[in-house]
Amino acid sequence: MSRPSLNNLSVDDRRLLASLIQQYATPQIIDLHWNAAQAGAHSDPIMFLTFHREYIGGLETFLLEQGFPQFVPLPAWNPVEPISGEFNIPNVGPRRLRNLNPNVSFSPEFDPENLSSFRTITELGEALMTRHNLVHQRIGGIMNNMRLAPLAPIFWPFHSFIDDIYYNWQIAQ
Ligand SMILES: [Cu+2]
Repeated sequence: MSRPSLNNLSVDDRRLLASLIQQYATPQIIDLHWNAAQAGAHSDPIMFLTFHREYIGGLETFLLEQGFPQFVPLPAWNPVEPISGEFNIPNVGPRRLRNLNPNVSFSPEFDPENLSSFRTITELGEALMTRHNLVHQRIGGIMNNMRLAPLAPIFWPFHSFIDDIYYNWQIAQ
């Protein structure tokens, strides 16, 4: 799957998508992620990839049900680019995003033509998890809180970006 780039959407579309994500991210949905984390979704490299695919799939189902097929597949945010103002949520309070430009590149290791250097899903998942953790840390605030991170709308397009790499790896096998 090649997901569209979040930062190429119009400002209005980004604002709408961020608001739809906030509607979807109920306490139950947030708990799903936390329960999965406690079961290994942030330590087991295979579960990291499979759980987060399923997790963003739930949002995609919601977007289709609500009548927004234009946001499916979910757009991806590449963390080498800044977080747009519409996704600067929350932007006040102790949980606010601290850094909108984490400036983490997944290139060239995770470019499609280089993915064959990851021989197993475990190798790929481990490498992606490490880089992914750095993005969460550099953004800070709620994004650096494993229990609450999915409350930040940018969480979702970021995981969409990771899922695209996983997908590209799968089709190259
Ligand atoms: Cu994450």
